[in-house]
Amino acid sequence: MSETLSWRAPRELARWLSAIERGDAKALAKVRALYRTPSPAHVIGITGVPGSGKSTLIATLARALREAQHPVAVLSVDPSSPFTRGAILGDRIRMRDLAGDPGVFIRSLASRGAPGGLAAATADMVTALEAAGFDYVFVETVGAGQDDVAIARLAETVVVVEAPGLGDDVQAIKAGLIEIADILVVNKADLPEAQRTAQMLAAALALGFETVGHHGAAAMPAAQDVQHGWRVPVLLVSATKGEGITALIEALRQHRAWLHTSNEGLRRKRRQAEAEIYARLYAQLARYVQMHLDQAALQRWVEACAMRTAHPEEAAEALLAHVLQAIKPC
Ligand SMILES: Nc1nc2c(ncn2[C@@H]2O[C@H](COP(=O)(O)OP(=O)(O)OP(=O)(O)O)[C@@H](O)[C@H]2O)c(=O)[nH]1
Ligand SMILES: [Mg+2]
Repeated sequence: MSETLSWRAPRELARWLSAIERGDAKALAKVRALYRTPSPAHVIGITGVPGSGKSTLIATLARALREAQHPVAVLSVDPSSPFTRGAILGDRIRMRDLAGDPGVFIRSLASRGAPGGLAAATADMVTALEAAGFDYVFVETVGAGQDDVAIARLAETVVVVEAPGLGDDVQAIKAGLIEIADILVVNKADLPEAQRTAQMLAAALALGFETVGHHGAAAMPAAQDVQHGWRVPVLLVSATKGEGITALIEALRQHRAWLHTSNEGLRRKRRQAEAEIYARLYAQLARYVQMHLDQAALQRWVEACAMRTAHPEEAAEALLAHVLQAIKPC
């Protein structure tokens, strides 16, 4: 593999990403080196309930950003995404605009089976895409729990996509997604109920769901928010018709500018770094446990706990003591 990563060489880039995904030592060493050189890419998390139009929205955004000459990368952490099936849109005709353009790079990865969903590999792949010179890196996850929390660990700006007519009135509230949103998009604005959905979301934000852009921070009253922080905008967009896209791109730009001019940008980076370190620490510990677990002892403990002659906590303590003993010399 060539040493340089560039969006202009998509095949080479794809090979690097595969190497990162399978944990190849050379690729991981490269990522560590690349991480130390900050890149100007804007990393944007796009999340929302299934079917809200995340993939369609990203494709439309990508098209608009390409028109302005920006190279765009998309990481889709969603096994059911249309990206996975090789189509950017349900509408394959639109897709042809993007196909064959190295300035739009699309990659899917299955989160299924990865502990914690959006795994370390995703973060490392984002680092590689940043280094490859993309101006925008979009990460799509389905708003269903774990992955969204992880996306807040990764993205500079989190966009939560909501849409009318998906069964519930405002599902983002129910799913707790609002708390991680920097920008709320009500997609499918071409549908009649969109206005009402937007009003309900705006009302929910005004009632105190609004945050100061802190991922997972306690809710703040809206008035305070206007003074000290970022006011989460609710934007009506139609991804299929391309309406509201310019305003969304402007909101992305403004959010980034706010991060840079306020202390929040740095605070967020610290929170993200700490969360990332913890995630990797736990993953390393889990690997040690798997590697050094005394299987015979485990079976004995299983029997004992099943017969209730021992408590599972005792078993865990004893097994861990053995694992720690085994890794001590390293
Ligand atoms: N009317 C209308 N339909 C849209 C719009 N955007 C997306 N859709 C449709 O909504 C459906 C879901 O779109 P996707 O882009 O696959 O949604 P998603 O959020 O990526 O879905 P998952 O990845 O499965 O969670 C598709 O049938 C789209 O054509 C829009 O602006 N208006
Ligand atoms: Mg999708």
